[in-house]
Amino acid sequence: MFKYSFCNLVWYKEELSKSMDRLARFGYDAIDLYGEPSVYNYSSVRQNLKDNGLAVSSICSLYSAERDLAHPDINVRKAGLNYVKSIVDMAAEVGALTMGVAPTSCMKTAPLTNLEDELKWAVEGIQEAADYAKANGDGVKIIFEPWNRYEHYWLNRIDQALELVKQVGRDNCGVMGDVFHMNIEEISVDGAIRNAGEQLWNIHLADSNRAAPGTGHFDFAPVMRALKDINYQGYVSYEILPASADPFGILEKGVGDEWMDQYARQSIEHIKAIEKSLT
Ligand code: LER
Ligand code: MN
Repeated sequence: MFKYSFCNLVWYKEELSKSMDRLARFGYDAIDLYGEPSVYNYSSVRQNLKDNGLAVSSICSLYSAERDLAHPDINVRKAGLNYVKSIVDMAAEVGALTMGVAPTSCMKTAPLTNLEDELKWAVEGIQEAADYAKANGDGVKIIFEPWNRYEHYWLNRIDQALELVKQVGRDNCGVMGDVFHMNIEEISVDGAIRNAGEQLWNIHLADSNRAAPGTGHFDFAPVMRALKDINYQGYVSYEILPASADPFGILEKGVGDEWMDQYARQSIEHIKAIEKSLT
């Protein structure tokens, strides 16, 4: 049986107790918290988790342009590293199992200087982050999530994330998938999941339109089959977002009603029905 989680990024503006109450009502096991440490009061997060019987599956870190581990300006790289450390601290406070570390900021679609230097800075920053997480993260594991070509200029596929794990060379680093990105970039989404195997530590699901599974034309059955076949031990998490070239910017404006109860319920129902059909 899979464990289910949901990323609260789409409910950016909502009081956390309301989001958690919704997840508990629809049968979720965990929440994937968006990574903006300044918005959370950790003791009240812990109380809300307890009240709703939820765990924290992951921290969905937010890599804006000023949090770039691969930036040519050392001060921007330092700001990126300070941000990652604040996410490690957050993970320890709320008991998160995994946290995302992006080698460069989101929506950076070209290097600012030569690619080789940027990759080198990214690897160095991630190594420092991984060592900090080992010492301070209460067991939190770091995951690399490939994003599609409009959000990232080189980490676009699972095989590249696996290569990054090798380059970083730390045993607390693994990969995560997001089927919205994978649907755009992978030759085969279920093939990439099988390729990651036991190095796949988290996954985001959304339909082809990035809304709730069942609202678009993505076929989730091969994905769920592949997760079962690799004996996936992580959470099946949903990250759904409105159609926008800027996945974060739009959240400031708030989302329509269907993104709240309706899509939270539809997401888990659609995938649980597929899970049931797997023999
Ligand atoms: C984060 O999990 C993600 O998938 C990126 O697209 C950020 O928008
Ligand atoms: Mn994602």
